[in-house]
Amino acid sequence: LNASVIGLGYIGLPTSAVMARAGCKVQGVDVSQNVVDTINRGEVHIEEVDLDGLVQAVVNDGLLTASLEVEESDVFVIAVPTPFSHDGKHTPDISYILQAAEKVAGVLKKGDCVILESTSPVGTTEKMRDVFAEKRPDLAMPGLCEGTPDISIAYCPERVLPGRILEELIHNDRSIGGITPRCARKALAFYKRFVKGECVVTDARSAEMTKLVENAFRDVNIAFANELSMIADKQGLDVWEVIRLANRHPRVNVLQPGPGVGGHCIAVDPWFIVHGAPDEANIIRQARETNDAKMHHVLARAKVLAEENPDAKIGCLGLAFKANIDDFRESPALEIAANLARDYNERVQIVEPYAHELPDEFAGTGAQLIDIDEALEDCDILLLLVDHDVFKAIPAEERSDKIVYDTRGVWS
Ligand code: SAJ
Repeated sequence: LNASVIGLGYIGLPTSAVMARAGCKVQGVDVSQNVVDTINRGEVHIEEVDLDGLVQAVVNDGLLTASLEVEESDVFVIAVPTPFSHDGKHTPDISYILQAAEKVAGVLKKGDCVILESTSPVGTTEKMRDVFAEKRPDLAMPGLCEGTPDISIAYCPERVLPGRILEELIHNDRSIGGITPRCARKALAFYKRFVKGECVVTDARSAEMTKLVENAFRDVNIAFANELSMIADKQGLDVWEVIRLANRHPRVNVLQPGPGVGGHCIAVDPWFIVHGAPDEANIIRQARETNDAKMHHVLARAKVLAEENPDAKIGCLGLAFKANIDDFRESPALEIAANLARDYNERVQIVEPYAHELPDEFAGTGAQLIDIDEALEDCDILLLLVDHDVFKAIPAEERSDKIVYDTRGVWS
């Protein structure tokens, strides 16, 4: 079976490699010449556990090749980004999907199956189908024709956790949403080649909403924890103690407060629901706003500590969007640290074991990247922003003479 994967990022590349390992001949397509060249050398441009070895193996075996142009195939998997606008309206931008669809349309033939994996607002798979219908009037499209359509179209989102992608791609259950039941059956047969989790068949619109709901659910629950932490700060309570006790209830499971929500999924996807139903999606919108507000709350409290201790050096521990990864995208930790560096310059020191140099946000600030031992030596204030294992392991006596603001509750 020949498969083509359009978009070789955090989802597309691991998916291509896993499909190739399962015996498909995979053509990976990306708009970046650098990405294409890197993969064709058997190397990877993203960090993910065990991905480098797997890509090297399937490229060496001739099962995965990368290119800039889409060629003929049997199955097309589209895994391109879906950002949103930053004009305050959070409008989802599906233009990368529609551009990918135009390229695929040019090589489609009878019997092919097209699968969208990108996180998408409800109705996007049908819009993709409409691009095919417009470009290829010679092919009968599912949902638009009488009788058996010439191609199958489905929406099949992933739900993998960064750091566990290769494992979760295989073992997680998956929603398989066909434009018609026949489309779903075609997509199901494809995923059965490499997915060991259960593949649950549904329609495309339900599958689109399911993906958004999963991440909105997590965002709402984190917002609940973050709201509690701000209430606790006001009332002089230890939020971690309260959550620990509340979670003793057999039906209560409060998540962990932090400096806000980062990454490119949970802080983005809920807006797609809000955009689609602005009058109804009140809790979901409020959760997004609460999680963003938590970042400003932490920043304001850190500034109070800095002002109260004018000679103190401030050590910011962590920039990543969550523990034990090197991904700084949409990271509240990075935004807080960069803001402090802009205000307090060389008083601010950064510890981030997953960074080789400070990101551009720190340009011209005088902040320095140091290691944890230097921070424990030099800094008077420790602002813990990420619960990396190396920070968790610092014993109480090594920080007993410090002013500590622990936004993750790992030292309390
Ligand atoms: N966070 C907290 N408190 C918590 C849990 C998380 O503050 O109790 C913060 C993290 O620090 C981080 C953010 O939330 O800044 C998101 O981290 P995460 O581990 O919850 O999720 P992601 O973004 O790495 O991956 C999510 C996952 N979705 C769900 O758990 C519902 C993953 O399964 C999805 O595949 C992924 O989004 C995606 O690609 O959509």
